[in-house]
Amino acid sequence: MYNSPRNVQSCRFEEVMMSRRRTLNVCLFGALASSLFALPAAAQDTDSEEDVRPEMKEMLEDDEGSEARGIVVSDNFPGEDDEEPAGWTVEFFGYLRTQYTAIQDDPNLEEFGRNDGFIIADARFGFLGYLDNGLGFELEVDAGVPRPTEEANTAIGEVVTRLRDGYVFYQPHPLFRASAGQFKVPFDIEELLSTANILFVERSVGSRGVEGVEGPNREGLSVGRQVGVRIDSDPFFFVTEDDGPGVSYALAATNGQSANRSLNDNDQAAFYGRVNLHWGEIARLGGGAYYNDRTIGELPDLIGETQTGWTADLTVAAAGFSLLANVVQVEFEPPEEVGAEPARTGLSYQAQVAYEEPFFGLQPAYRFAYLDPDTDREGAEAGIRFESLTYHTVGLNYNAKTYPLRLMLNYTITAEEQLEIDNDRFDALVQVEW
Ligand SMILES: [Ca+2]
Ligand SMILES: [Ca+2]
Ligand SMILES: [Ca+2]
Repeated sequence: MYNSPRNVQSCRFEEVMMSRRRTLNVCLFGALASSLFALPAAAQDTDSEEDVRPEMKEMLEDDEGSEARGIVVSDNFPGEDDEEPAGWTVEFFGYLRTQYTAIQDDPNLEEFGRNDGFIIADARFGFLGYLDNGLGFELEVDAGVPRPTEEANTAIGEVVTRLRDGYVFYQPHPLFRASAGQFKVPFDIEELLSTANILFVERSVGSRGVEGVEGPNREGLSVGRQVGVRIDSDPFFFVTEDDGPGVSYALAATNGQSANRSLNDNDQAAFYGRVNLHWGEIARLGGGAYYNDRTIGELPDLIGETQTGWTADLTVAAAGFSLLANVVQVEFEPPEEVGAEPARTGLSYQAQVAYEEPFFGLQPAYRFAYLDPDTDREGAEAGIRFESLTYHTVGLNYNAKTYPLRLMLNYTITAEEQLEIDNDRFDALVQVEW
């Protein structure tokens, strides 16, 4: 599996608290290396080499073989006076993903597949900051977010900058981290994976749904970022420090609506929970559930809807092989007094497999993904709005061995239960991460 220092639910506490010095000097090596190699003039101007204290130089030399990326700015070395409180250690990280997408032109439906071309998929950068006492923050921004268009007959919107993660945390112990702000809610595994680490150009149809130019619009069943509070943990391993059986958990109470909204949609909080069973870094069996009383629409036509979801998943990564399988089910229930729209059950599942060969970093991959917006309505009764979709994606990735570079090629065959349309797609993507 493609390795990144910013993996989902990584041993961040360990990174932050237990191996502080290692993390720090590794990252400092990155910072020093980039200033020496990329900006030699600037490096000379700031005399950065001379500024490095002897103990730091030692550590830099120790860690030359490390895989760490990112740049760390640190004020964390104790001063001459040991009473002086330690300052912030701040990691700067991010990634840039540029995509090319071509979608088949359906001969009958002219609104789909006529926008083939280049997309700034993600222009992400962020900061992770922490103090010795467990207090920290994560701030992450994406400058490649399409703003939904308000014009009815065009799918082309402006690309804008939006906050992604923005939360304060306090982690006094590996088994307890409390966070407040905007974060990914602990629910489905595919959404919790960093975009820089997913095996395909786009997340699965069950997670992301179908967007405007790709086919009739469908909502996916994943839950993204929301604003609220969260308690979670690093994996706790029962036998050894980082191998064998382990467990981790996460609980959250949020506003229950998508990120970057100024207020709650109502007076109610939404509740999320997730538990993972781990086997070292090799396998993770997880499950989660949520409850959310939503209020949708605009005054005076507000509509209530109760959403109840559950998910289960398995991820395995060993000897170049990786596997991800998950299922998500969500009940959408209108209040009893509103009889217009019946309750429905949305279901999605998928299986992804990939193998990265050890010589060049080539990684063929395959994904089967299924989305049914309403499991109770089949065939003609489902209509176009609630028909099920089955997508097959084949991919070939190149994960460069010595650079944080990925190239990805995908072809997706799209099968619709009711309205068969020609909208198979080809995606190519280049990604750098730092
Ligand atoms: Ca096209
Ligand atoms: Ca709410
Ligand atoms: Ca199709």
